[in-house]
Amino acid sequence: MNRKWVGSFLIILLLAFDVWLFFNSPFSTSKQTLPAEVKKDGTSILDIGNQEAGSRSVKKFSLTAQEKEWQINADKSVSAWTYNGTVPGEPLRVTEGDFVKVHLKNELNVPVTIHWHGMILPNQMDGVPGLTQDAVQPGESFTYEFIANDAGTYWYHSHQHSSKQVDKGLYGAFIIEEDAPAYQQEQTYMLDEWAVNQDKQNLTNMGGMMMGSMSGDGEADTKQMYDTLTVNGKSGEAIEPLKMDAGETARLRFVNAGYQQHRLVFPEGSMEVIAADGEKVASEGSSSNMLEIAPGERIDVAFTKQGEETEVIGEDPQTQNAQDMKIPVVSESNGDSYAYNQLSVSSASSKVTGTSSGSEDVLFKETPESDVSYHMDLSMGMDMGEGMVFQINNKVFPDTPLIPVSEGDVVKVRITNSGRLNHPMHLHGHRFQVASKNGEAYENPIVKDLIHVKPGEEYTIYFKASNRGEWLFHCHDNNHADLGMVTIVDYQSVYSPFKLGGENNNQP
Ligand SMILES: [Cu+2]
Repeated sequence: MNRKWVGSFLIILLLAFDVWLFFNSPFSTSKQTLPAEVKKDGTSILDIGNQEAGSRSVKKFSLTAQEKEWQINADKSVSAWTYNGTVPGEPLRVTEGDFVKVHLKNELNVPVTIHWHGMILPNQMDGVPGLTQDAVQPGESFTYEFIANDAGTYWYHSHQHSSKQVDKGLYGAFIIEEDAPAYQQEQTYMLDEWAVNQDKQNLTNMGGMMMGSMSGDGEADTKQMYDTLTVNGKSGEAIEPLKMDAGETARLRFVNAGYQQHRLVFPEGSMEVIAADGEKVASEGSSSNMLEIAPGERIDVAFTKQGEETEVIGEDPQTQNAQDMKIPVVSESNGDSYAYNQLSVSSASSKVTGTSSGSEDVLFKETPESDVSYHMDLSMGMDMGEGMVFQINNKVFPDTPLIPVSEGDVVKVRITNSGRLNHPMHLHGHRFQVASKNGEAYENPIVKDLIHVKPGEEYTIYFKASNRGEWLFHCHDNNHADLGMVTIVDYQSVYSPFKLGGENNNQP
């Protein structure tokens, strides 16, 4: 056989495999029960941790989940699922210490919930269907109530069938302001990607899974499906310019609501990271000009406009569709003028990521003794019924081994990635301290709730089991979570009265 024949044969084999993958739906109803360990005696999570307003000031919001034709720019629109009719949903701003009440009304024809990403709150307010509540059915409502502790950048999103619902726009920013904000000006930017061209979606969905996992950059296997990048639901020329005077400094809060990592390039010397995942980082006067932000991650920067001319913060030009994601920075003194297509993103000289700077307040001054130690190995596998799956310790949720804890335990989790894709691992209801990477201890540890674990990497994290409940620990590439990469931090003294699947169709 000549080489051309071998090549054609391989391509046919690959396509056949993709077609097989495509028709073997990842959603299997045979596994919709929680592992036996969670169905134990003890206290129901509904009987612990309620918070009350007391003398706190109460901030009330109403969010309605509804379908909306969303205009991404002059040429592109999508049929989106929204909170209050916009993508992102209405930004919620409160002050540290406020008591927050959010009334969720569901006007979609599918069940939804709201998860308060990064918030330390009572378990029953965590918004995970089948674990902390029943999914909110079409036409029904649910009220979330909690204290807004710890100023910082958070976000909210549906946790029901998240791979689809967050993808369709059910997310928004949740900002807890300090009593006296340090910056006069601030902006929030939620980054996302969309499959606007549905034909392309269907075509590339089949090849994407294989191509993504074989391209070797660890990037999301579903990347090929998406053709449009957005900033606050808008793409390209439709992105709102940032107005600042020369020399002025603003706090910019970036939230990655999508499943791809983003690399934003800033003008040289203009940016310093000030917080990651809601935690202040120790000031280092960083001179990096590229910010790498993982799916689900939040990074806040102090950005100073260098001069009067229009500047740009934009996706690394090497990224596919980077031209969609440019934030013009204009000055009134310069007439606020710019031509979007001529905004040129500089090249990256050095990069800063969520784990680059140490936290101002650490959870543990020194590496603690652990009461519970768990090795979490992330891998990819094939399941004859489900196609490609994403595993924790070679198992797929809900068969993944749980992390059993008792209140007060110090929990150590060593995370390794033996697969070929990036996995941004997110823990609910707690913050953890990242103590070491690839066996080397951080001089200045960082406190986070999401750690981006790339192929071959190893991180050791510690957290204190100080918030009783049943808490998810999962990959925030929600497609991976959907295909199995989920486990539970399971407090032994409590149980969840809810069920996966069932009449409420709970799909965490
Ligand atoms: Cu993943």
